[in-house]
Amino acid sequence: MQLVGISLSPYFERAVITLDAKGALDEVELKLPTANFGTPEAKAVNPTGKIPYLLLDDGSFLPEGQVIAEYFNDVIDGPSLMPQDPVQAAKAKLLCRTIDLYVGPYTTPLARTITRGVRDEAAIAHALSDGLPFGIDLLESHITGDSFAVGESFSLGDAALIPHMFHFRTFLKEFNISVFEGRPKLTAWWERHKESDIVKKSHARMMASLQFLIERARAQKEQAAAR
Ligand SMILES: N[C@@H](CCC(=O)N[C@@H](CS)C(=O)NCC(=O)O)C(=O)O
Repeated sequence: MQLVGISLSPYFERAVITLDAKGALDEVELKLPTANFGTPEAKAVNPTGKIPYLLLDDGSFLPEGQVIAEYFNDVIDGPSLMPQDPVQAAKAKLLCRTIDLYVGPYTTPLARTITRGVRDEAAIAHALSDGLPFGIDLLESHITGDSFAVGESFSLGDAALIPHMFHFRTFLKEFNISVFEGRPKLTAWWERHKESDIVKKSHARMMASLQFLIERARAQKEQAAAR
């Protein structure tokens, strides 16, 4: 199996964290995409033109970070990241879905100010005034575990939250928005996990991939200017 994407993508990184939590980082090859997002070449492999996607050994592929993470959880040995109890399992899935529907779309325009040097002012204003405050409030209400995001052990809910903490810390800095203020459960969860091996390794991968993208954009700009 080959997992295609880049760690700065929280959808890709969720799947990588799932592998790490199962002690299986060496069981799946991680590959950078060869085609630019959204191009015909990218869409020839994954019709959305997005990353991540998983190339399976039978020649087919699986898109969508959450689908890939659940697939890894099902087929790879190691501790299950889905709670046994159906209610807790539903709550873990709820947290993942909330991130995908109500948070991820609003960090994207902020991230693009750094990764692509693009400022979509209308999208940024909407993310700051409505999208992110609402989405992060939902996270606060869906964190129900004492030590972990939900249930009593590390789950796909934690795996989905961790990469977004990198995005919050890196891309919200420039903007006047507080992630933790008035959100005691999110604050306590982060305080408990921020020094864990899984978080430190994940955020180091994400920082390395951010630096790679910034450097690549700089080199492309220089090449274009020299032409
Ligand atoms: N729903 C997808 C979202 C994937 C996604 O948005 N990936 C971004 C990178 S973080 C991407 O490929 N963007 C390229 C584009 O929008 O053109 C998932 O959960 O995997």
